[in-house]
Amino acid sequence: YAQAQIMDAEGMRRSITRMAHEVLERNKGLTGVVLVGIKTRGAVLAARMAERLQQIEGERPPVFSLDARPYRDDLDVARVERLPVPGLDVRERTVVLVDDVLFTGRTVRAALDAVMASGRARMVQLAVLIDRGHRELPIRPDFVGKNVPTSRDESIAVCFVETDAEDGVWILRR
Ligand code: 3GP
Ligand code: 5GP
Ligand code: MG
Repeated sequence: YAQAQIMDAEGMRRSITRMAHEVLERNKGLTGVVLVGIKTRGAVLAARMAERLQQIEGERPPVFSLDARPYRDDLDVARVERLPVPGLDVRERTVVLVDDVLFTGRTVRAALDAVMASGRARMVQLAVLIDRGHRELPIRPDFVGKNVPTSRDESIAVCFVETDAEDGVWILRR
């Protein structure tokens, strides 16, 4: 693989800070806002955003994480159990779905199914650190860290200290 770094730790921090401000601006604060991170690294990103929101606003939104895989359209779904997210009640809430990379949109579609299974949210918004294009569904993010046009044979490596050795984003080329 050839690789090039497109974000360092400081760049990630700034993007997360800006997205936190945008969430506050869009929703006029945090009343009723719940962050739902898509496992694995979307959940890490959601926790980072909550931490930043706490610093900015003095209030920490509830954070949940969900596994969207049981709801995907490309698995033998009958074989995978679809369990509700423990403790998540989205009724009258604004759900901000959070993922590290947005690609085809199929994971987000699956995550929407999982959210719907927790009730009728007032609104659902989408935050992603990297939008790499190639959507296969009519899904678009509300909050974007960085748009990174990729070819199909490139991929994006998103690393967080919590899950990887360091913070950073790289583009990998076969
Ligand atoms: P994440 O931990 O960075 O969020 O399961 C390991 C990783 O594979 C997870 O990434 C998950 O999002 C990702 N993954 C799951 N389904 C797909 C897929 O269809 N394509 C790609 N490229 N990655 C996927
Ligand atoms: P989707 O194609 O459904 O939008 O993306 C599927 C899942 O894989 C999402 O969780 C997304 O974050 C992840 N993903 C897709 N492409 C990439 C990529 O190039 N790099 C990383 N790190 N994750 C990706
Ligand atoms: Mg992901």
